[in-house]
Amino acid sequence: MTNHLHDAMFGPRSASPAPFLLLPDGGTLTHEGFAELAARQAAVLISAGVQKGDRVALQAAKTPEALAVYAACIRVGAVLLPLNTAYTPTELAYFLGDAEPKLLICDPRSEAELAPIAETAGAQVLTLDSTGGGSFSARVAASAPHQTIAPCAPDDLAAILYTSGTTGRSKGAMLSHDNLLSNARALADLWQFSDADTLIHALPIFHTHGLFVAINVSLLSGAAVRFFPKFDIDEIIAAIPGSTSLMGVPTFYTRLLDDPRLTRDLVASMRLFVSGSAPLLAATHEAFEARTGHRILERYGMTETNMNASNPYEGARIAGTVGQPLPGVEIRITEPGSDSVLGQGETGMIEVRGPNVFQGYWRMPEKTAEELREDGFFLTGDLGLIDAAGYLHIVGRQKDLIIAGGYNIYPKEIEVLLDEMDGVAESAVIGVPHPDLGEAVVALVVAGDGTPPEPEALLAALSSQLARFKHPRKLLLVDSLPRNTMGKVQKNALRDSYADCLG
Ligand code: MCA
Ligand code: AMP
Repeated sequence: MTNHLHDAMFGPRSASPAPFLLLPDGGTLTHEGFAELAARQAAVLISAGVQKGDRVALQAAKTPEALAVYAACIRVGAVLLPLNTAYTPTELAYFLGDAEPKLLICDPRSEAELAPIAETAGAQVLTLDSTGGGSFSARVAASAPHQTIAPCAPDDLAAILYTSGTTGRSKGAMLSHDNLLSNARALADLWQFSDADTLIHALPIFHTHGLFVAINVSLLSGAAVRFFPKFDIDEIIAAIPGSTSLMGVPTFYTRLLDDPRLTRDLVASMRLFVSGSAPLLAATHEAFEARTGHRILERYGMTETNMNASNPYEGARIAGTVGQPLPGVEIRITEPGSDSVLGQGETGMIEVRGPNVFQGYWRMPEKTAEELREDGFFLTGDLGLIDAAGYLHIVGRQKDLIIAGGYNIYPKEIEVLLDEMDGVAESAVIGVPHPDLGEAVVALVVAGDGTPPEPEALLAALSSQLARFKHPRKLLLVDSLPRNTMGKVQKNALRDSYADCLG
């Protein structure tokens, strides 16, 4: 039997001396070198008892070694569980407890704090630091490459990515080999990637955008990847000449536009700028075209579905739309709360079906049944319409979600914590417009009886539990929260009232 993802994506270039990762220090990792690293890592996974179907959790800085863990997992048939480096130990305890990985690979600085959490979840701990060192790497260096590739079918799991839920509990989206491969094939083809490309990669590698969209497309097409640990405007500006493509969240583009060095001349070698993960303002699209002559290609995806729709490579890229369904993907609009399909131009729930759609939520069959219909359509929670030209417009969200700088923040997760704090009667967390991040988190708190709580104390209490990007930029005490006749807090009214509260 073959290994569906490995054989199509990692295998074909595993003996190639062509560059894969171009590193900030001027170094290069070839495809062959990457495959050899992954094979050594696979030996370590196996010696740690990782078998087919076992989860491997990874919370580590963005390095070639961290990226190779993805390839190593696929080689041994393990399921990668990539975790945001900003997550706190409290957040990690939930993910590890839920996913029960065999192994946690984490930064050595977190080892002491995470070891007991990992032990409770039944996971061994090895470390990987931001220079590629650590106990994991020491074992890798001492291991011979494990050349056997585990057989894996198209429906076998490749990764579990946690995505927060409207109830506040994160859900593990189970992604199969074919979910990833089919989507990467569609994107590489549509966006015309080839081994003549050099992609600037400044996204994190613990989310779909940076890990699957950018890396899988590059692996399939043989594109070289300029691999940066994070988005740094000076490094990106310096990398643009000689590169051909960039994938980013809208914040990348607003930051580039804020920089006078972004000119037509600077981008002379570039053929494609892709944006996704959050809405790109039409104004940003237009300003970018006016400055560079390039129309940013906006596409739409989700952790559960990979990419669903894209503006075309050839043809009209329409600002404010996310384009047409990818080949092989069906998109329909339904009346929210029912399965009645709406007509062209009517706004409703965006539903998606295709080989890209995930296998369900890890150990949450009821949640899966709520969002994934028996006929294979997934309810995205996004509201939209399809126009006469077949382009999808996202016009809002049914789910209560904030997207800041491309990171998703579910208000419920913060509200649940605030509501439990001393002196708090209730709270509402909203997103308000933010020039850099698109949206920023604001918390509105109604005090209970007795001494009102100090906003600073509430924020400090949140900070020990939640990743930094989820922290409210402002917390305000209010007398009451506006409610509709059903008693539901009217977040739209709050968003309007507090739109300018960050000043
Ligand atoms: C950093 N901070 C943030 C964010 N990023 N706060 C809220 N939201 C954020 N996204 C905090 C930092 O901890 C820091 O806190 C302060 O804000 C300033 O940080 P700064 O240096 O300005 O930020 P940065 O390090 O430059 O990061 C901004 C960023 C980054 C480049 C936009 O957040 C980023 O790379 N975002 C991409 C996320 C992504 O890949 N999303 C794809 C998800 P302090 O006050 O302590 O200094 S996949 C997805 O959505 C679907 C599937 C799809 O369609 O792609
Ligand atoms: P997640 O799966 O958690 O990474 O986030 C997916 C969500 O991001 C989608 O359901 C949308 O709400 C949002 N999203 C992704 N791409 C776009 C886009 N191009 N425009 C607007 N929203 C987007």
